[in-house]
Parts: sequence; structure tokens; C-alpha cells
Amino acid sequence: MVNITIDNQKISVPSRTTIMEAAAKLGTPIPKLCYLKDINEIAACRVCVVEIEGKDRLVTSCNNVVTEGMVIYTNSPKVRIARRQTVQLILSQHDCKCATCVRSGNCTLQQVANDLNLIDLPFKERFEDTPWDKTFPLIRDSRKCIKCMRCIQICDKIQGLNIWDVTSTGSRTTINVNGNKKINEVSCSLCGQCITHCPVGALRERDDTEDVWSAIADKKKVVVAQVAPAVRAAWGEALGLSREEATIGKIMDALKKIGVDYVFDTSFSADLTIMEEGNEFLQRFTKGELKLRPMFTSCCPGWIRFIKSQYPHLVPQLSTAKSPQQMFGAVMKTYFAQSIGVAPEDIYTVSVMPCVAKKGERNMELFYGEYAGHDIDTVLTTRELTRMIRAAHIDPKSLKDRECDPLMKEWSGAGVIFGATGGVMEAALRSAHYLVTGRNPDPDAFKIVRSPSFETGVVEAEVQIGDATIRAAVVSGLGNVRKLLEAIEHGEVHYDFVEVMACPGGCVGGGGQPIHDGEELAHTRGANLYFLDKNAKIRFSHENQDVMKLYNDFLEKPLSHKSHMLLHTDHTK
Ligand code: HC0
Ligand code: SF4
Repeated sequence: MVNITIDNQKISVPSRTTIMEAAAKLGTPIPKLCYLKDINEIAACRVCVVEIEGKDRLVTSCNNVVTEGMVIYTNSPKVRIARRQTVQLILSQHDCKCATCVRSGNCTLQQVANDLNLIDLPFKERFEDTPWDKTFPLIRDSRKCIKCMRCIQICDKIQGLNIWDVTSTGSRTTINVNGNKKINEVSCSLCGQCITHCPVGALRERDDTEDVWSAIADKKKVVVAQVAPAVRAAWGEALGLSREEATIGKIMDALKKIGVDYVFDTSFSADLTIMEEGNEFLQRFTKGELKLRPMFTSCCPGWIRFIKSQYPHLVPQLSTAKSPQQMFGAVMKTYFAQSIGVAPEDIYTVSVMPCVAKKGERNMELFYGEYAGHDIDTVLTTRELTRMIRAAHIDPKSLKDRECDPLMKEWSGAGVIFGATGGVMEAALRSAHYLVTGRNPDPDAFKIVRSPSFETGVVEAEVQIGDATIRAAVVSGLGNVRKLLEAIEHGEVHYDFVEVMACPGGCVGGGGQPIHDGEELAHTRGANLYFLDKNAKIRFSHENQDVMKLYNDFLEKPLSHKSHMLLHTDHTK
């Protein structure tokens, strides 16, 4: 242990502890703009400087470790002067129009500047030096970039995609798409991890809330919404609700108050996905179509974009099942539309997702006899949902639990855990066991595929279903995905079924979730979903009675012609 003094308080910490970590242990979070543990420790912003007794020069606390007897001051006059100068310089190159910035109120630069009492500064008009296609789901505003490099590092080190890079030199140094290309010319997966790790408003999703407001105001449109599994685990974070208070039922209430006509839970169509994808897997598995092993899940559009650009030859191994988002949209515009006597073109489908890539996935077309538009009309992120709740002046504390609307009301715990890495695999194995043996397993029989830490990235397991041994793997985070695909390609590992999610920890860590200055919350949110599953009335997708009714009354059976028309796609096209 190393004995040090920070702001006149003594503390012992393990050797190799950084000054920033030691101060945090004393309840003194040192301000920072660029630091991300293990990802960005380059001290680029210099906001985290501290004074060390006996040293003339201030040192950065994020990348300097404590030494025995060190006496540290985190907020001395010298430190405050240096920090103010640094932040003033950053502000002089930043577009400071906070009132019209999507990150206002949740911006690290705004907070640091305020904490340093930097008010009433003159600021210059900034012009966009990198014009951007604002119709693209991911938007970069060069005027707000503070060159902290977080986006470069998260994309490179965690997602392994290198979409961003430093361009130009000197005072013109900035970040742009690698090779100065346009964003739609590179292989961006749209995972949105750069957005959730940006400390300011330089990266954001395309805002689609106005389209939804317009649809709500349009008397001809029947607005039908679905809410993804992972949204329930995070939406309350931005509205001051505890995890216990922030239930899915209150989201349904909020949507109704906003003016949505019918509300549903994507966990319903996650159950439907299991019926289709589970049967598809068993068919491929038992037919021994070795060329198509492993079968990869297909519900994460970040992953679909990744495989199509990085490993196109593996695309035929994707499940043909559409994602739960798309399946629900297709069913809303057909089965549900018929049940309420409305033409498909008058149904306006909205999905609330923890995801930016889903905004791209919605472009998938719907064919119902003939071309019938899109399964989904608009995708909102969790952040956009919370903005709509605010815009509607709804007091979050006033919300009550409200059930989903009839016909597609039921959901299982298996559908809820889709939102966490391993959840799709576990849900599929639960139902595969039933389909093969005719008996339900213990609902927790396959919990081996859950990620113990949400950080490992890969979980592998051999599971017994009847007489068959299924070699399963679960992976999240595209950097981990690349490593796993390389191992598969080199014949180092052999699997039958692989679940892939682009975002670390799965959708709970999605790029559309509330932002906490780079803090990773996938683990806490995922644990919440497993808690909800444990306490769910139904824990098997095949026991969802509304899904069974959908088959009986409309689709006939899993993998039927109608199911293929509405619920499957050809990823090779
Ligand atoms: Fe997910 Fe989904 S679980 S991708 O992560 O499969 O976005 O939450 O909605 O579609 O259900 C996201 C989350 C979904 C879909 C589901 C899947
Ligand atoms: Fe979207 Fe989930 Fe995939 Fe992330 S893991 S890209 S949030 S679907």
C-alpha cells in the first residue's frame, strides 16, 4: 500500500493507483473531459491537473500514479487558474450555444465550465468545417468537437472499426471520418458507442421525434408503439426515477399521455422471434447443413452492418428471422391492423429502442402480397423518448403502471432478457429444449450462457438438449466479435449457434441509452432484466398465449409461408 495525503486527508491505496482513482476514493471526483478508464488515458484535455507538494509543474491525475508520501492538492489556487485557462481555451473553439444543444444539462464541458465559475465569457461564432448529411442516423457536429479523442478510441479499441481519425494539424486539428470520407462511405455499424462516450454534443443520433409528433397530430393515422426490452432498464436514469420506479408500465402510460393510440412491449415479438429462430435453428441443426454452421443470430442491426461489410462471405449463416422490432412492425400492419379494421397504410409504427442502428434497420421493406411500405415508420432512442416525455410536460413521478393493449399484450421473461448479452441464446435454448423433448427445462437451466461480468465479451457453453449437444457462443462488442469470427474462420473453435450483439453487454449498453459521461452501466441494467425474468409470470417464449393465438388465427405455424413472408428476410440481397 502507498500512503498519501490528498487535500489534507490521509489515505492508503494500492500501488499503481492513479491520483484520480485515489481522490475518487476520498469522495473527490477530479474533473475531466477526455479520460475513459483503460480506453483513453492520454491526458489530452489537461483538465484533471493537480498540484503535488514540492513540484513546480502541475501533473495530470488520470495517468500519473501515487508514490509514497505524496501530498496532493486537487483544487489549489494554482490548479484552479490552470484549469480555468485550459477550459477557457477549449470554450474558445467550441460552439457554446447550450440552449439549443441536445446535451444541454448532460454535458461534461458545460458542467466543468460552470463548476469553474466560467460565466459571461465572450464567444465566437463557429462554422461547421465538416458539413454532415443530417439525414444519416448518426450525426457529427464539428463545431462542438473538443478533440478529446474518446470517439476514436472507443471505435478503435472496443468496436475495432476505426471509423474516426484525427485530421489536419495545428489549430486546424480536428476529428473526422477516417480518410476524410463521408460517413456513408465507410463501414460504420451505427452502434452509437461514440455517442454515448462523447462528453459533449459533438455526436448524436438523428432526432426523429418531430415525425412522431406529426403522426400523433394526424387524425388519419393510428399510432402504434413498441418498447424494446433494454429501454425499461435505463429510461428512468435521465428522469430521476429509481430502477424500482422506472417500470415498463410507466413507459406505456407516458406514451399514451403523449398521444400514442396503442402501446406494446417488444418482448412480445422477442417471443415470436424465438418461435421462428428456434425452429429455424433446429431445422438447420438436425438437417446437418454443415456449411451453414454456426448459425448466427440476426436481431442486432449493428452486427448485421458489421458482418455485411467485414465478413460478407459469412452472411448466409445469419438466421433469416427478422429482428423483434421488424417482426412486430410487420404484425402491427397486418394482423393487428385487420383486428381493429384499419388499412395498413394508416397504421404508423413507432419503436422505442436503446439503439441507433435500429434507425437504419427500419429501412427494411414490408411485402404483404405487394409492397406495403416499411415494417417500422419511426425509431426513437431511449434518449428521444425521455425528450418527448419532457416536451409533453409529463411529471415522471405522476406516471402509473399501465398494461399493454390487448391482442399482443403478453410477454415472457425470456423475451425480456433479449436486452442483455446472452439473453437471446438463453431464451432460444429454453424453447429449443421444449421443442425437442416436449418438456420444459428448469427456466434457469441454461444460465451458463449469461455473461458473468458483462465485460468478458465472449461466453461459450456446450448444452445438452435431448440427445444432442449444442455448442453455443455468445459475444458482444464488435472488437470481440471480430476475434471470435477469426477463431471460427481459422478452425480454432467450433460452434452450432452464436448470438452476436454489437454493443458491449448487449442492448442494455446500447448507443441510444441515457449518457453518463462514459460510465458503463450495462451490467447494472442487465441485472435488472434478469431480475424481471426471474419474477415473470411466464418464462418461456412458447408459453406466450398471445403469440400462440397469433399463430392459430393468422400465421398458422412457425416457418409457414405467411411467417416467411412477414417475419423473415434474405440478408444476402
Ligand atoms: Fe434489442 Fe431486440 S433485444 S435488438 O438488443 O433481438 O435495440 O432492448 O429491441 O429488435 O427484442 C435493441 C433491446 C431489441 C430487437 C428485441 C432483439
Ligand atoms: Fe443496437 Fe442492441 Fe445491436 Fe447495440 S447491441 S447495435 S443497441 S441492437
